[in-house]
Amino acid sequence: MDEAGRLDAPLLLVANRLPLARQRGVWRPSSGGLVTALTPVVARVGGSWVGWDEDAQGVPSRVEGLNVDLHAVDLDPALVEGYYHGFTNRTLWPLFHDLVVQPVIDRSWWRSYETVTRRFADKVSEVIAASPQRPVVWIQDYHLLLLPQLLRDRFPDLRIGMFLHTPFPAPELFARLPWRESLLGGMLAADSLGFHTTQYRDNFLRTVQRIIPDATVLGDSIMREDGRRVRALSHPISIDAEDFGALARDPATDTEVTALREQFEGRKVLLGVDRLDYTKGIRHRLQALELLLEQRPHLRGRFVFVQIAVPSRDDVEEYRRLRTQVETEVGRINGRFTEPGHDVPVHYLHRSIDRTRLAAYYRIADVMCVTPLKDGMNLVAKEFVTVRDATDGDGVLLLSEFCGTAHEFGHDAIRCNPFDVEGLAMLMERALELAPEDRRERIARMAQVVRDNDVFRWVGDELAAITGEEHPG
Ligand code: GDG
Repeated sequence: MDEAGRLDAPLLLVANRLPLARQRGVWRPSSGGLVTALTPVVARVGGSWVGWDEDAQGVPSRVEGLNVDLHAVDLDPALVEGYYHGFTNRTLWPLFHDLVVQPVIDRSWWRSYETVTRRFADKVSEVIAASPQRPVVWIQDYHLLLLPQLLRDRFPDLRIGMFLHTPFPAPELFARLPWRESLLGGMLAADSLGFHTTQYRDNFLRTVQRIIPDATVLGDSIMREDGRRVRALSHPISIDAEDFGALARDPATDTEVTALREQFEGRKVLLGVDRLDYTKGIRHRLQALELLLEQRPHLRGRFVFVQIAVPSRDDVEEYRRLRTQVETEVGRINGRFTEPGHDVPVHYLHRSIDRTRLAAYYRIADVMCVTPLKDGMNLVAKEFVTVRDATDGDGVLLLSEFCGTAHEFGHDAIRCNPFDVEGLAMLMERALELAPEDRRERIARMAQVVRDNDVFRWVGDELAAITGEEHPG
């Protein structure tokens, strides 16, 4: 890499999905945590992106708003069933999130996962073969844990990095996977492995020590029998803070803010923004809210709770069940606490909204509720403090201690244990009552953390680690 952080080789990103969605026949960049983080990166660095798409044949090689060459991996539905709906979403995802639901172990899913990894390896090999210069390969997430090994076998000198967007669990949880050696062996073929926090990184190192006897762990390095050294590093992911600040101040956002303020006039707003996923703690949050309304009658009609629940993985049984449970709870709360002629206490939006409206919601929220049961990082929390710091400097962040962001924000957020529903209700009340001066100081400090550690720092650290050029400290 040169001083401006430019790579000396093209970047080849590999992720489960291409960052695309087709709306009314038009291809557009999609949303979600991984895409939010990587879009500004590819805007600056460029390169290629290999990923699966349902409509692989129809994917164009470029899409407006995305500065990468797109290469689609084609998978037939039976493979997607085992690999995606099965192994990644029902085995690895719940296991990596500390068994918030029970993982399912199914050997046929594992075989699909292996097959799909080979398909990815074939597509990556094709792109490498067609590239005039050997690229740096950067693999994203738990869908592709076996990929570094397959690529290493084919290209011994390839520079390979991997970043895990989820937590990495404790060794005794990881050990429940019958394929634990293969998965770790797959990862250890990379040159560098990135995690959101030192805690996940340490879980990984302890797991390696326990499960791979021939690996020697020395500090943050793993020495392999063949003499290779693999780095395991903590690189907290982040957002493009400048861009979010600009979005927050945009006149289009002002217009949306005015409309929302009118809608909720005279009431405080508590806000939740999450993919509809059982890791996000939406049910516990609703239960806490119900308790608050029950135990504090004087608060009824004084606040509204808005939950934006972005549809997610609705081909998976646990997600369909969650949706029914959440919608039942919303119905029950509104049925219990709505006064005739008055607005409901819970506004529930089961859809994705555009970025301008999202920023407007962040701006009108008195309390942003980010209360996952477990979450690798959580970018919503970072976006909220950034948007508020760029505008009125006000607002309160209620933040679960079980997400990566809590490691960075410390006690400037109101920290909560979302499993403790009664405690959560008490903290919601406390958040609503926090003094204005205190609120402002906390927002300013958290926004400073995000500015100092934005997504460009994350990508710079990751790429420097892959190319072996990171700076000490
Ligand atoms: C995974 C990990 C980790 C949400 N609703 C809308 C919308 N969003 C955007 C948010 C944010 C992103 O989606 C969600 O990111 P999170 O980090 O909160 O969560 P995951 O999707 O679970 O992401 C997570 C992340 O990967 C990155 O490594 O932090 O722990 O689980 O950017 O703004 N965007 C739009 N409309 C919506 O309705 N446009």
